Amino acid sequence: MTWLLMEAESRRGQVVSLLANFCWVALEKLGPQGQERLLCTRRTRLGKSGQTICAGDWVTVESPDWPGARGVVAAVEPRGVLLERPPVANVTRVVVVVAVAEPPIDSLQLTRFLVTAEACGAAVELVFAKADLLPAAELEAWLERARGWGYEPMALSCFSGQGVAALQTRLSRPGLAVLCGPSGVGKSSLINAMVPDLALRIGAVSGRLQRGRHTTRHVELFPLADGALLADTPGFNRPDLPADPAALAALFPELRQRLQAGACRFKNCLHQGDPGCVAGVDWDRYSLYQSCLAAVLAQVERERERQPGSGAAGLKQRGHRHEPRLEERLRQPSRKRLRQSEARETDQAADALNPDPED
Ligand SMILES: Nc1nc2c(ncn2[C@@H]2O[C@H](COP(=O)(O)OP(=O)(O)OP(=O)(O)O)[C@@H](O)[C@H]2O)c(=O)[nH]1
Ligand SMILES: [Mg+2]
Ligand SMILES: [Zn+2]
Repeated sequence: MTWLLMEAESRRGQVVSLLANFCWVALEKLGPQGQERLLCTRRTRLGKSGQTICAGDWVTVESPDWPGARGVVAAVEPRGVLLERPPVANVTRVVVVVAVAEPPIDSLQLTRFLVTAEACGAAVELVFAKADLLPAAELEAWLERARGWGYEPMALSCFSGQGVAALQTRLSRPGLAVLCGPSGVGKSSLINAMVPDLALRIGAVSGRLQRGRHTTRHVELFPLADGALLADTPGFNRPDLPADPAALAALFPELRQRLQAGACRFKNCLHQGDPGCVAGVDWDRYSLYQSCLAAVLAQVERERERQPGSGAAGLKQRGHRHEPRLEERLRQPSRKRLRQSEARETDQAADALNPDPED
């Protein structure tokens, strides 16, 4: 009977922030005294089953202690889009924020943020913050550049107010928008500008490199409009890249577009400027793509070396480049093999070019 009563007391809610051993859950339906959120621990069996909890997760809260505003998370619902770093579940939009100055834009770092955002599968927005710190012409040049990458970037300033209302409108659509970017670019300031009641803590950038001070320490979700949530996140400097080199191209919208328009000569092309590669070299982020690809390939190599019995394949010299020996699946056919197969021009030759067993 007691058990039945307890069960009846379960409530659905969304995790709005995660502390060391607790999380705050915003309830879908208010508590008996109008409680909006409960501070929750999690059921031991959840931890034992390896089930993690992230900000943004929809959960079932049991055993509510209404006067104490406490509860226990008993179950986590299956997640929609998951942003891995920082971990946020059920993401609709990732808003990559960089400052045009203080700290200055680092285009490789910006690209890595965009790649991480694209990789999670949510819509991606790009914001150039602190617009007051750059002459209008230089600002416009950045916007134009980012349009070429396939984004609809926005410039804004919390100090002058430029662009803040426009971003607010763009983000006031149903779903969860997560602000990501390096420390000190003004993510929390932006949220304060859009939701003034919050008064989030902000921190000055410091030092010769104008680095942020990691003022925001954990992810937190805030309501922006009806059904629209906004997440503030701690800034960090080096977003991860995908593990699979072949997955990288699709995370550059401008390259994705080229690849949709026409296929490369090589089925498993990594788009490194070879003749016959439809991506070509005449695009703005070509060298940034190459830098990311080199980092992913180095990561693959490190992984291979770490695996016991991998027979240290080492780096392979190919033209002026070094590249690791890739899994068969990821290899481009050698030029010799390509010539041989072209001579034959048979279906068999095509198979030889694409050794992927799934073909
Ligand atoms: N000039 C200028 N400075 C700004 C603007 N917005 C924020 N700042 C300053 O930038 C610094 C960092 O702002 P925060 O909002 O703490 O940056 P953050 O991205 O949240 O940083 P983390 O929490 O460390 O990731 C503060 O000193 C702000 O006053 C702006 O529009 N223009
Ligand atoms: Mg912050
Ligand atoms: Zn290619």
